[in-house]
Amino acid sequence: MSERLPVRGVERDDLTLPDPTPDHFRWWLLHHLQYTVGKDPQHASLTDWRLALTHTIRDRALTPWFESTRKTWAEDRKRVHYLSMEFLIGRLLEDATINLGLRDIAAEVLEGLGLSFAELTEDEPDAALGNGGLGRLAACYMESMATLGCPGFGYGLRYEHGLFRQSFDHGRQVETPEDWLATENPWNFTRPESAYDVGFGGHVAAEDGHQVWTPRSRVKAAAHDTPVVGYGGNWANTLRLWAAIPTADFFDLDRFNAGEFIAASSHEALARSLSRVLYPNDSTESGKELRLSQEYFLTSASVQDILRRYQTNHTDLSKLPEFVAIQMNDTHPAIAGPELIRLLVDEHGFGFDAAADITTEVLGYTNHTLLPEALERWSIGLMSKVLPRHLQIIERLDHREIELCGPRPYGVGLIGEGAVKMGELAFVTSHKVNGVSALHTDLVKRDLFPVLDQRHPGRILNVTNGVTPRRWLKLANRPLAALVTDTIGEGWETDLDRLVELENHIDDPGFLDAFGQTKHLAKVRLTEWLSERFGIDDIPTDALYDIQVKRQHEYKRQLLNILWTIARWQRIKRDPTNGGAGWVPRVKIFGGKAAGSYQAAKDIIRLINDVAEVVNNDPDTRDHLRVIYPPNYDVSMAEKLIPAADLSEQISTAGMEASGTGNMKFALNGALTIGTLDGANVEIREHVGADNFFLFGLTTDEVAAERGRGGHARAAVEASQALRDVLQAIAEGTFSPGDQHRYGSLVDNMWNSDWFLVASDFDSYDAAQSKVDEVYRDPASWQRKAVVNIARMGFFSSDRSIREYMEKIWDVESAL
Ligand code: 26Q
Repeated sequence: MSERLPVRGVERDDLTLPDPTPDHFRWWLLHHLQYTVGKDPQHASLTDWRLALTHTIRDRALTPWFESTRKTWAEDRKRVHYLSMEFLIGRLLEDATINLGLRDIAAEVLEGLGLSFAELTEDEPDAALGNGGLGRLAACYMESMATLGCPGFGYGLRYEHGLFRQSFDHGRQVETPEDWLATENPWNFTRPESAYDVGFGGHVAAEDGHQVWTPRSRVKAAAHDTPVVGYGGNWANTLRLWAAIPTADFFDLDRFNAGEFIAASSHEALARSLSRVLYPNDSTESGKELRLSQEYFLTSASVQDILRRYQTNHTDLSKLPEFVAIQMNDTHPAIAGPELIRLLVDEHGFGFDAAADITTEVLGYTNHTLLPEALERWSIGLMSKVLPRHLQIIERLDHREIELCGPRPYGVGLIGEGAVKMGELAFVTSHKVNGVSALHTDLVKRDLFPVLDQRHPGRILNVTNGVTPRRWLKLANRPLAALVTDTIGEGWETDLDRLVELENHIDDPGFLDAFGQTKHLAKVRLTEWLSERFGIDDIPTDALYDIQVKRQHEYKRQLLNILWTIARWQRIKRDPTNGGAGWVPRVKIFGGKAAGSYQAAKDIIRLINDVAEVVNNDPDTRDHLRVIYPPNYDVSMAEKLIPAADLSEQISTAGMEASGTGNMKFALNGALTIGTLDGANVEIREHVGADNFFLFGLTTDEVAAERGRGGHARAAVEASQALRDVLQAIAEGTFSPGDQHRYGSLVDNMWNSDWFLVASDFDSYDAAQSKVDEVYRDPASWQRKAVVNIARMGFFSSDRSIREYMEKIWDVESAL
């Protein structure tokens, strides 16, 4: 059934599509509407047209996709395999259209038909197969690999339900299931021939010197492929997502025939649950068996697929590292080490050490967090229940580490306190371990893996994150992208360093104004959308747009932002003219979801909404201050918000944000950053210059010292009159009328604990915000700084990051 049939008389180029003329394009569009979607143009809905357009664009992606695959095989090239539990891809249609160079023609043809390209692309569901930064990074990296011609695969799970939808009920977050597959997914190519069994549980027995694992159950992993086309359409890679389906032996035909339909299919439900839903926690959901099973399911299917592909044209598995690189996106797929060793030893007859050497040469591990609660640990009990053979291999790897590097201090091994430590496991099974910003990598060395770093010198390195300028500038901000092209010409899309040339034009007459107009236009478009989509009306467009959008997490300190907003409101009320100087009008925008179980984060969401309710309805302050929190922040919303920002809030407690990538997207769109010395903020500030960045707050080392001082919270609150006034207003129920104690524990925490040092950094943040006002009052000076920010963002292109991975970790070359 899945065997290739030999064909005769079909030339490679027989069906290659030439560049379309508008007439061609129109013909294909109507063709797909009728013969693929099955609709008469007179009766087609928006979704029908969107599907027809997607098929028209998708056709064009297939030629580079086939070509890239053929070339990789023909030249027997090394491939990169990016294993990630999350790919936060968002919408694909406009991105693919732009990368294939078809945006203008598509818009023109649609307009001729009385349709709108923008309306069609907006109809596409936003694929939210990720929580936040880590998942979005994987999506940007897939796009850059394709643009650079790096042969590669992304491997993930095809969750039926991506990240939950967020709505607000009287300011409180409500989560409902997301349902992106409810409408058909036209990007999907199901590959029934690429299916693998993944085993779970059971027991291991020694049989003539070999360990034989007999799993208790098996689940089938079925491949679903999506082409990822690079900019220019010169290369395309595959994103392969696994869906869990029951194996035939799951189904109990006897019971079914006996009329016990539900009992006969109960195993099916269990099997399917493996790819049912994305875990909505962006730090570890500890100890959940289903999560471990999902991680192994992804990893095993992917590793089996990788070996099968290798073995189609190679026999010597010891040469695997010459042709295969596997990158683990955090520890979520860290069972890849033991899995590859297991396959090499148990199924291909390798000795343990040889298998471990091969594995280590193949694997790389990217660390994205230092938060202790986010470091994965799986209890020995659970591991031996779900993955008994892998547990044996992990124990053996632990001994081997000692054999190779000598005795080690207590607490350094792969196993401790009754659990397998996945970070340590990923470390010892990888030839390279990387952090995601310079500061973060230093902390990975100093605080997370100090001993392993000494025992394996040179293994840890930094690759600072990046973002794709195609989506985050060209697609999200067409007016600014057009201004850039008009000013420095084409080519910046794939050579982002060229943006520095903008600096030569800062003094050109009209240039700063033109930039100012793109910013204003983005605000107008945003406010129209907020009004249309959420009924949020009358947002001024001649205000400073101050935006913080990201997952809700205490360390990201949305609380600091909203507390300061309250202080601002109080000041405006106390002194409506600001001593005659007037207030710089601000629109404060928040966006982001909290994990359903994260109560402290949900309290902060509610506080922001409660403050918005009071502030926005206060006639004394309305003209000077607004607070808005549109629900359900996702990639598509980011594409609308980021271009409109003047000020980018990157205000995490120093040492806690591994990198941040939103910070890069904002600066690329000409927002100035107010931020701490954390994650990639440090490098952004170095690139744009201290004068073009609003710095505040304690440094990483000062944070540690401050936390060590008893009573730091109380001392900091007492030292700040402004903060005390704010906390008092909250405690009095100003924002929760009739429910005075709603924020009792939040206020109590500020006075008595304050782990994230909101109070300690409050006055410094306040001073930086005053500086923001001062600079904003002089539009030319603000715009100059904004343009310098854009101009110096070249380094933060994900193309640069991927080139570094290719060179320093994967040892793979571009096929272009
Ligand atoms: C783990 C186990 C069980 C359930 C959930 C998880 C889980 C899921 C997602 C743990 C962590 C995540 C996501 C982490 C994340 O997004 N980290 C961010 O990664 C970005 C890309 O490197 C950085 O820019 C951010 O600083 C970092 O917070």
